[in-house]
Amino acid sequence: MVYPRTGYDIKNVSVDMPLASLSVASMVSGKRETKIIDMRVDSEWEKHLRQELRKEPVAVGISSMTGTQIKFGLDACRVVKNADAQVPTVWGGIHATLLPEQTLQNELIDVVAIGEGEIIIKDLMGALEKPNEKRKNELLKKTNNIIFKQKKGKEERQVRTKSAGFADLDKLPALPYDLVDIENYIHTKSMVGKGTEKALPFITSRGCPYRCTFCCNPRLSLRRWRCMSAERSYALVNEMVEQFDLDAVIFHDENFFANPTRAEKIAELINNKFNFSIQARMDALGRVDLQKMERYGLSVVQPGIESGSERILQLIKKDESVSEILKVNKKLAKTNIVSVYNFMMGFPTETNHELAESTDLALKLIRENPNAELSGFYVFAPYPGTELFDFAVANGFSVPNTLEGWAIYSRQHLQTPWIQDKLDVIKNIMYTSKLVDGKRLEGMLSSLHMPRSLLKKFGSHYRKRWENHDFSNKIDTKLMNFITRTYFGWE
Ligand code: B12
Ligand code: SF4
Repeated sequence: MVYPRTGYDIKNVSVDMPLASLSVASMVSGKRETKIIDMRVDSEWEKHLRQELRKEPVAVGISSMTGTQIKFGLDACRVVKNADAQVPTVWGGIHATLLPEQTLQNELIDVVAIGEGEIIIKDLMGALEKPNEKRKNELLKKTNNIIFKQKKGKEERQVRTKSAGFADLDKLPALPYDLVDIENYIHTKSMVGKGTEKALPFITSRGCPYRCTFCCNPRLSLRRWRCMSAERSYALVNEMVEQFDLDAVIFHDENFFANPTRAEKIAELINNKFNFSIQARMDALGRVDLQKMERYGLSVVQPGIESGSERILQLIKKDESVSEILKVNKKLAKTNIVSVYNFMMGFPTETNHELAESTDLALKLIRENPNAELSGFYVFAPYPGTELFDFAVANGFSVPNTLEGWAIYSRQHLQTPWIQDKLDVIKNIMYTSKLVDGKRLEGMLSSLHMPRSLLKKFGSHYRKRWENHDFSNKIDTKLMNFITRTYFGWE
């Protein structure tokens, strides 16, 4: 399994355990020799991949999120095919799942796995290891949820197999942590633990019942939310905490509170043995007993606010209102739970006035909750498989028609046609949103020994500008633009 770089790979900040590779590998490790190469943490990944290829592996599996990760995934594929063209390359992950046919069109890719790898990996390996081409194809046709290339003479066609539902999370084995060097992924500044800490991520549920039009989850999960039982979730998390001597856990479930009773039960079992953070909707946080959750160890929540404009909230079908958001923020303010808010901007048809409604809401949230932070204002990018994607195409967005074409999506996608006339304002908000709360970058900048007082000064400076809706392209925007281009290659 190869986990490609993503283009935004900062240790202790964005480099998380490769849960995709570990989850897929969990089904075969111990039974087959399994190796995980994580390009983000292994500077000699190419050498190590070549070493593995000399052992004639059954296949090389590669994960993909839409965006820069595709470029690095293809780099790995090229190493495989140059070393031994006979070794099959299997692509999986969000992007491959959303656009399987187009992904398979790439000449470096032999098979695409659609959806969760755990349910097909054993059959897939069983098929790919057959030396006889005819038998291999017979078995591939019997493997659910894949699409593969079948060659007949000079002709080549794509064969798509039957769809099989979703994995039963309670039946999946524990992750084979021994396949990675865990030290590469332990976060020591994730602020979940509030102080000295060692944190790792965990996922107890998949899918989401909501319908946000910018998010690919409704398409991937068919709005079905599935989970491990509270007891099993706790048992596995606790095992991980004890094995690695952690004091905090970052739950990456997309909707931790989809079933509040189960979520509260997990918290109750944790019972403040370690701190934990979750991603949750504001409406869900409005329904739970936050004081109780705090006592059990909940220390950070990361809701997506997205916009301060009611019209935009309706356009993206967030199914939350500004007044509800403000009310829950006040409820959070009565606890010590840190709220890290995410905003989005640059939606098609969004006006400057609506953009200002978002920055105003962000300021109000910070003002009314001393524990509120801004994760940032991210620029909307039309992701395949989302409802807004079609809307974006109708509004002039041109769709990449090759796998490589999707690699241009970066973390700050500034190419959409409808933002071009307000690019300076968008860039200014994007960069200054990291500084406006005066504390968000504390962890990241502490290694640069930047004094806290300076960060606070930046905060009050930009808050004043935001209050006056002054997003003009000043020298600082240019400077930050230069820094992100130079260090991350972002355009
Ligand atoms: C953690 C996380 C991150 C982390 C880092 C990821 C890491 N591994 O270190 C960071 C912070 C860097 C990040 C960044 C971003 N992320 Co993110 N992230 C996640 C999150 C919360 C968890 C990812 C994860 O580990 N999932 C668990 C694994 C088990 O699931 P999985 O990856 O889908 O893998 C399964 C299958 O896909 C398949 N599979 C995967 N690989 C393979 C390989 C083979 C061979 C096979 C057979 C099967 C297979 O089997 C796996 C097991 O079932 C997900 C949401 C979620 N809960 O999944 C979003 C998510 C992946 N992120 C998303 C987005 C949009 C982003 C950003 C663009 C956000 C932004 N604007 O900044 C950036 C940039 C990403 C990029 N393209 O470069 C989207 C993906 C959209 C897309 N089309 O790719 C998701 C789905 C959230 C969402 N609902 O919108 N992210
Ligand atoms: S944005 Fe969050 S709440 Fe909305 S569909 Fe996606 S995962 Fe669910």
